[in-house]
Amino acid sequence: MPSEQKCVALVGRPNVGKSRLFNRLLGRRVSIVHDQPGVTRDVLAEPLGENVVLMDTGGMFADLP
Ligand SMILES: Nc1nc2c(ncn2[C@@H]2O[C@H](COP(=O)(O)OP(=O)(O)OP(=O)(O)O)[C@@H](O)[C@H]2O)c(=O)[nH]1
Ligand SMILES: [Mg+2]
Repeated sequence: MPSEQKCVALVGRPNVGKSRLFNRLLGRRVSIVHDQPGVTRDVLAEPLGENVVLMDTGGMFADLP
């Protein structure tokens, strides 16, 4: 990743709409959206424009019940 690029990661509690926002910002369906916590497991990284890499994550506390 070139040094001028920024990384923006979507982090938050499970099932709050991180993946939906990720897809919305990219303008295409990349990440799985589902009404169930813990669906996103691996970090997804996609370029957003020239200088930003957008990341979707499993969020915080994803391994808690
Ligand atoms: N009403 C409403 N529902 C939303 C919104 N964003 C997401 N949802 C719903 O919330 C649920 C979870 O959305 P995801 O995007 O999968 O949530 P997530 O935070 O990525 O979930 P994990 O990957 O499991 O942490 C889905 O059923 C979505 O349709 C929103 O802005 N409004
Ligand atoms: Mg998700």
